[in-house]
Amino acid sequence: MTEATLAHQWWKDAVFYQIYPRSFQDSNGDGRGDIPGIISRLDEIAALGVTALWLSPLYPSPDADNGYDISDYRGIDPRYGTLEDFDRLVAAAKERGIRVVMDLVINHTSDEHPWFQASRRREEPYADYYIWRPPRNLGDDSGDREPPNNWTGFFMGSAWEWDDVRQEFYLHLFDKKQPDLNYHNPAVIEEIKGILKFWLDRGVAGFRCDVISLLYKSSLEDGKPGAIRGLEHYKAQPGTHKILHELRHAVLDPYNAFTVGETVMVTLEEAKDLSDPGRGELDLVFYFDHLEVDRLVARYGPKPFRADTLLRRLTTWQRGLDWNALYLENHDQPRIVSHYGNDRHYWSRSAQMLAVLQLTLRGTPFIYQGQEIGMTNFDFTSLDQINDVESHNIDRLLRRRGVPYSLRWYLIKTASRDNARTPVQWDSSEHAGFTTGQPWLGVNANASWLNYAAQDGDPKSVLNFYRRLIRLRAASPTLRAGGFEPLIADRAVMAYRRTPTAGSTDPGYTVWLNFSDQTQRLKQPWLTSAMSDPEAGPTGAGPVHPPECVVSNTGRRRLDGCLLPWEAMVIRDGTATPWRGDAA
Ligand code: ISL
Repeated sequence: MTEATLAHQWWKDAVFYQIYPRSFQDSNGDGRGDIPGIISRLDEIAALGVTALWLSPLYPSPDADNGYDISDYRGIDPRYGTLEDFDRLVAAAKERGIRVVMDLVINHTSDEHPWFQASRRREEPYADYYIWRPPRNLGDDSGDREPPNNWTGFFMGSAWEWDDVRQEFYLHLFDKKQPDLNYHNPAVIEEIKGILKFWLDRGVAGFRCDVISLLYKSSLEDGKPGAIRGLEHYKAQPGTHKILHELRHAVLDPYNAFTVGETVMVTLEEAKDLSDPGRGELDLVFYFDHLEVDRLVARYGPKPFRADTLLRRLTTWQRGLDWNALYLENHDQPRIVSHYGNDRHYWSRSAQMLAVLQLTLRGTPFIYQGQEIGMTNFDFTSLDQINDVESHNIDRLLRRRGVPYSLRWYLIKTASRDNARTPVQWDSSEHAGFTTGQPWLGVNANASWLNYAAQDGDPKSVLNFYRRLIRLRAASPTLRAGGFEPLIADRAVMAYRRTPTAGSTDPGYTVWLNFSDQTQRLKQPWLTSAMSDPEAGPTGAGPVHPPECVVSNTGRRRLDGCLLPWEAMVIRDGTATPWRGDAA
């Protein structure tokens, strides 16, 4: 592997921290987070031990989808600050050894982008920047215009919107204020190259690429029946692979830029192609299977959770890809301690158990703002408190279908993306230290006790557990890059092994996790097969230090045949050299 490639792969040793700027830290009292607010919290971020930031969109936007509808790709929304503020942030992060990665949203723009405004007026060269089509029922005199095909969007309803100015429909896979760009048009791809260079020249280290596997629509034929009709005509199409390779070759590689793709509904085979180093497209992909174990469709329709199902899905991806993007939360997903943990009776212990899951897998961890202190889902009691356009679109659709409010609210409450978007809880002051103004979204009442300040100095806190775990991982080639072997699992318990990297003195580790409120007895065969044999030792030579527990969220240091509720234990194999790290 060339020096450049090795240097390029800094992200294999990184721990990312995702910031949703709107909810992170407000500095001027307008009730929204901003860049000076982020800069004011860089020491807290650095204290966590993370080495890279992913910033959700900061570009000018009318906020139909909270910034994922961009109206100027080369600017900073004045409510977040200025380009100079951004440059200060990149420099201040660099001083702390932290790289900055931007969110790249190029499948669609805002309908208020000048490109779209010109395109709807058929002004060149923009007339063909978007996907416009006449109604399907040209001859019909009913006056009802029929969209060009039967596609539905990710925010429900038709994927087409009629435009009176152009007198045609335009495609939008997301909200109607997010028109899809036309990637059959080479001029669009050239525009994207310019945008990438603009930010790379300002020192960003790469991009998180929003719904990047949807760019190229191979056909506009009707879609097959399904949750998202039409998906088969644009998900991970050959045209998209071609575009990604062109962007990598023409712009990203010369800057050694990192890319992680958000690839909705991606299959393992698609992900292998998208992130295969030999194909020169993306470095990593975010998949979703592991977060939908207890859901019927995507994040919707809760069903019983099973640890064995989760382990099976994680194994598929841990073994299927050379390297995984490891995440349990982001700005779209429910808070993991509320989702897979027990945020009422075992809040701290289950939050720590889930931290062990994320930080003992093979790949690059992405920690979402507030996850490190165990923030929970929102405490909203009605739809009126919800901001998320996806939630409101789905509610409107369900209402039209006669679904009663109580069921609508239940479905939306458990899946709404606002669960992850309430302001970060910094302390117990009004609005949790997030703002001195009126916060744009409700602050969870549990901020009175669940906040950064209350945990910073507490060695038993979720925050300090994350800090120790990140340090442990940084010191362990096995935990970062070793092999992954599933061991055992049932409805509540899972165990897996991490096997040593070639030539490393760091031995193997066995991870035991209990995802339930009950003490779980470990079946004898599990214990003997899973525990490393202290007599054998890694090489059979010299005195052997017995296996030792290097991580425990209960204070217990021996696996005695059972796992307490929500207990996590990481057992390091017996070794010829004593463990000198600091246990978590
Ligand atoms: O989370 C999801 C799948 O379960 C979807 O709600 C989500 O919209 C999809 O993954 C795409 O997300 C990305 O693109 C959207 C934006 O609303 C999301 O915030 C972003 O993460 C459109 O840009």
